[in-house]
Amino acid sequence: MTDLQEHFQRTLDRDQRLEPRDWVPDGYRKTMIRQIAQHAHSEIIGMQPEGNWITRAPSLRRKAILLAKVQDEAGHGLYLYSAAETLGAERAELTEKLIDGKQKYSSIFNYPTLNFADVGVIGWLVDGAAICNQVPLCRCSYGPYARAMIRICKEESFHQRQGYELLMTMMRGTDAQRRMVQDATDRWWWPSLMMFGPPDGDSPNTEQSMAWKIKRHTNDELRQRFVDMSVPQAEALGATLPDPSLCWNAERGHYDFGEIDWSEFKQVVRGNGPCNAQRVAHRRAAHDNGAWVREAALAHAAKHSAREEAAA
Ligand code: BYC
Repeated sequence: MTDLQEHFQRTLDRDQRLEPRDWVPDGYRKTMIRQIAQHAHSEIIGMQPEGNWITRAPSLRRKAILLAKVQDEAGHGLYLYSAAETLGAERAELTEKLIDGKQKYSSIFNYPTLNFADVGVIGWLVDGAAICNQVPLCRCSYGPYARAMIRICKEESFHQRQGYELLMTMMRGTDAQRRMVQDATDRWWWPSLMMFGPPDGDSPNTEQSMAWKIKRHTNDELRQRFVDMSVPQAEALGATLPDPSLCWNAERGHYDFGEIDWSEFKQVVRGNGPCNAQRVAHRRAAHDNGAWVREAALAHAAKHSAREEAAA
C-alpha cells in the first residue's frame, strides 16, 4: 500500500472526511461524481412537477410557500453541482449528460402532478423519503457532499412539514378535498418506496459504497425506516396507504409491506415513465433558452479580466 492509499484508508477507518485535496482511488471519485450528479439532476428536474402548480396555487400563502420550496430545490442543485466540481467534474458537462439522457435522475420525478393535493403529498412522502435517505449522507466520507447535505436536510424538513400541513388543512376541508388527498396518496406511495433504489440483492453499488462509507445503510434498510415512519403519519392524517399487506410485525419490530412493482421501476429508470420525455425536453429547452445568459456572462468575465490585465 502506498502512503496515499494508506492515508485514504486511515481516513475512512477513523470516520474522518476526505477533502478535495486528498488522494482517492479512481473508483471512489467516479462513484462520488455519479451519485452527486444524479442527486443534483434530481433536484433540478424535481423543480418541474411542483413548479407546474405555482401559477395555480389556491392562495397567496400557498403560492409563497411553493415558490420558496422550488427555489430551495434550485439551490440544492447548485450546491451539489459545486460539490461535484471539487472532484474534477465540469458542471456544463454534467448538464449536457442530463439533457442527452446519459445520466440518471430520481425515478420519482417522472410521475405527473394531477391536482394540488399532489403538492402536499410530494412534501409529505417524497421529501420524507428524501430526508430518510439523506440524513445518513450528512456522515458521508466525502466532506463537501456531507456538508452540503446538512443544509439540504434542514431545508427538506421545512418542505416535508409544509406538505403535511397542506394535507392536514385539506383533510379538515370538504369531502372532495379529502378525496383529492387520498387519490394523491394512492398515486405517490409506491413510487416513493422506489426512490430508495433496487432491493439489496439487486443493487450493484451498495456494497462498495458502504465499504467507502459513502452509503451508511442499504436501500432496503432505509426503505423500511421510511415505511415505519409513514404509517403513523398516514393514520394521524386520516389517509390510507394503498397496500393491503401493510401490518405491524411484532417479531421484527417493523411494518411488513407488499411487493414493489420492480418492472415499473426499471421502465421508469430506462426512460419509459409517464413524464420522462417531457421532463428532459423541458430541461433542454430551458438550457437552450439560457444560452444568451451564459454567453453574456462569459463575455463580461473576459472583458473584466482584460481590463484588470491592462491595469496591472
Ligand atoms: N431512480 O446500486 P444502486 C429530492 C440507479 S432529490 C433512478 O442501489 P446507489 C427532491 C442507481 O443510480 C432525491 N435511478 O445505486 C428534489 C444505479 O444506476 P447507475 C434524489 C435509481 O447509487 C426535489 C442503479 O439504479 N436523492 O430529494 O448505490 C423535490 C443501481 O442502484 C434510483 C438522491 O439522489 C431511483 N430511485 O443507490 C423533492 C440521494 N435508485 O448509476 C425532493 C443520493 C437507484 O449504476 N443518492 N437508481 O447506472 C443515493 O442515496 C443513491 O444514489 C441511491 C441509489 C440510494 C438513490
